[in-house]
Amino acid sequence: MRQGTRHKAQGARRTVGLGLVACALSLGLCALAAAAQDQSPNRREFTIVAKDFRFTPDRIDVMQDDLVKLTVRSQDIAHSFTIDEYRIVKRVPAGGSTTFEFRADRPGTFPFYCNLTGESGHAQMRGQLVVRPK
Ligand SMILES: [Cu+2]
Repeated sequence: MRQGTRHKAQGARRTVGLGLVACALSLGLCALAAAAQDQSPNRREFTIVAKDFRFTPDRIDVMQDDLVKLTVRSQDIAHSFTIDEYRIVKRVPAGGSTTFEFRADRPGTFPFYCNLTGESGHAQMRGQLVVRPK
């Protein structure tokens, strides 16, 4: 009877101990994340030209967490620049450009495309954003 009680008590203590370790670990991770945010991000700048239903270049390579400044310029009709996974949808006026910034916080390969439908050629406008993990 007494032994059973002691076992139970030890079990409870072990659980508390594990909880403390988990807390310490997550605090450590928080501290790391805070330290990472203090560092100024890598800034990258690109210009993509939209013309003849093509994006040039059609591939952009960045590192995870880079701050990416992108200018998309049309040399003919209106287009758009869309990356679903980053919730980016930008309209590019005919003969004009649009500039925007985003943080490439998700690693992976993400298609970008023009989502306009007026002419069938827009559907051919495709490229890739490649975000290499840190
Ligand atoms: Cu287009």
